Amino acid sequence: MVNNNLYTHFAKNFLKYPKRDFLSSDHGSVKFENIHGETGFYVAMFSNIGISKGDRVVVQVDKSIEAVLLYLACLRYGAIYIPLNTAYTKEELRYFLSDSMPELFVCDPRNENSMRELANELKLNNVLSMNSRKEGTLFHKLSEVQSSSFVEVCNNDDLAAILYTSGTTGRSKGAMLTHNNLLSNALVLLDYWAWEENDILLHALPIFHVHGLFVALNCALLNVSKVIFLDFFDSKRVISELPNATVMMGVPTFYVRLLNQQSFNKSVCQNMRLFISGSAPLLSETFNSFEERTGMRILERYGMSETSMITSNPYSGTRVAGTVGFFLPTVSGRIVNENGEEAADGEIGILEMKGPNVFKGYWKMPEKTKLEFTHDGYFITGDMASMDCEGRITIVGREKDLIISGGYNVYPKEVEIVLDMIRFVKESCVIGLPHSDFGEAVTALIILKETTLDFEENIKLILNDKLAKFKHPKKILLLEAIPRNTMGKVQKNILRDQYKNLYLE
Ligand code: MLC
Ligand code: AMP
Repeated sequence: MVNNNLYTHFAKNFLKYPKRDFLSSDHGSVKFENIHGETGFYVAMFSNIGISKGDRVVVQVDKSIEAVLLYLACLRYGAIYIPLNTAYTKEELRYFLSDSMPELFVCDPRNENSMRELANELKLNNVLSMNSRKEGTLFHKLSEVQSSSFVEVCNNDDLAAILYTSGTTGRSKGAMLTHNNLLSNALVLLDYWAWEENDILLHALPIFHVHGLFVALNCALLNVSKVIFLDFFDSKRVISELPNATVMMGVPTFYVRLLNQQSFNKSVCQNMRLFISGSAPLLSETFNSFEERTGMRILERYGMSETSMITSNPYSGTRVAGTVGFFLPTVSGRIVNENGEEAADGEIGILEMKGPNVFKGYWKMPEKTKLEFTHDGYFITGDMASMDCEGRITIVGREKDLIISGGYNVYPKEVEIVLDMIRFVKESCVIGLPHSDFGEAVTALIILKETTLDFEENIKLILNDKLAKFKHPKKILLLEAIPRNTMGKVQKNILRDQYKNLYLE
């Protein structure tokens, strides 16, 4: 029987370069030849604590080699991996945990006590912290078992992961991704970006989103590439590692920050073959300054949690600033105009697509899933785009009310719901405004019920408990009235225009 477990596709290549480091970080390294043995401990531990195929494993931990081994072990065991942003608060965790009801929750030692409290409340069976070897920690559990050689047999359709992504209603949805969704996308990217035998990936992204986890690590695993695995993005550190790497992936903020460093120049990039950008629009200005400084053109691609990568600029052909390139060879896509017809060249519409990379649906939300697909099976991305006569795509905006700040998505509705619950806030409106570092900055405009001293500090304190830091407004402005159209809908475009220079002056 053919095993379509994504892990088997990775593992069949491990012994091509057994002595090669897979991950090399400041805290240690793991070689390709050791991945199977190392993940075998996690697999044995899963079996020991009673996890079954299809059970969820929620993970909210700092970036580490062990976190990647945990991801690989989940694939191998047929458990569904659910990574969560480390910035999420206990309130946010409550929703993710109660929605997914994991059989195992791996948490950060820094907030172990409050996470255990939460897990008890929700009656979760297993909570382990990523800590030393003391009892109740993941490493302690691993020390109690022998490495197992078990690999679960999976169909293409079996779930590998769930990625939570927020929505316009403010409620997060879990995008269910199958083994084949992830494999098909990584395979096409290997080819499209012409991965080479000796490529070395410089990895400074977080590993709880599609970009750092699936695009970066799945490609490196399939290609048996070494990964220089940095804890987080720090421009000086990245510059010092660039001479040792050939490929880097980042959100636009990475490239803006690199360009702010004088030491970032052509000579540090001399071994680099490819810089890739995605998750948010890369400004033409950044693309051009980068080319001027390094002689290299950043390759911009476009994707989503629900689909992994959808389009990419070409590796060998022309990479055009401000565009996201062509539909990947495995993707069939179209731009649909207001009348529901395929848009003419250059006409703006909503981007819809089909392909083996399209997710299986939202976890426990069949009705919501149906709404996101057309009657002929295309996934409606909610991104507004145009396509030229050659098939080159430009993302021009979003139909969905979404802010992308430093590559993280923030749905205004989620922030507005929290603001509107504050005793002294009458009404709020949250918009994204241009920001030179984060691309867009979350900004709140509020009307107070009554004059309130220190309203800003008070709001910040309340938000600390409720929302991850990256969702907090960078500025809170007071308004007398919120502009609305005759239907009563808030005219956010008027506010975006009025305050467009708030962070730029
Ligand atoms: C951190 N902060 C942010 C932020 N990141 N605020 C807004 N937007 C962000 N993205 C907060 C911090 O909590 C801190 O708050 C303050 O801003 C300053 O922090 P910093 O030190 O400047 O930020 P830093 O830690 O350097 O992080 C910035 C960053 C990081 C850009 C390096 O956000 C990052 O790694 N982003 C990558 C996101 C990503 O991987 N996206 C992929 C999604 S997948 P305070 O108040 O404490 O000072 C996807 C699909 C696809 O979208 O196509 O790829
Ligand atoms: P997420 O829901 O976190 O997966 O974010 C996906 C969204 O990020 C997409 O729907 C787009 O709006 C946006 N996005 C990703 N890549 C790009 C890009 N290169 N240019 C513009 N927007 C992008």
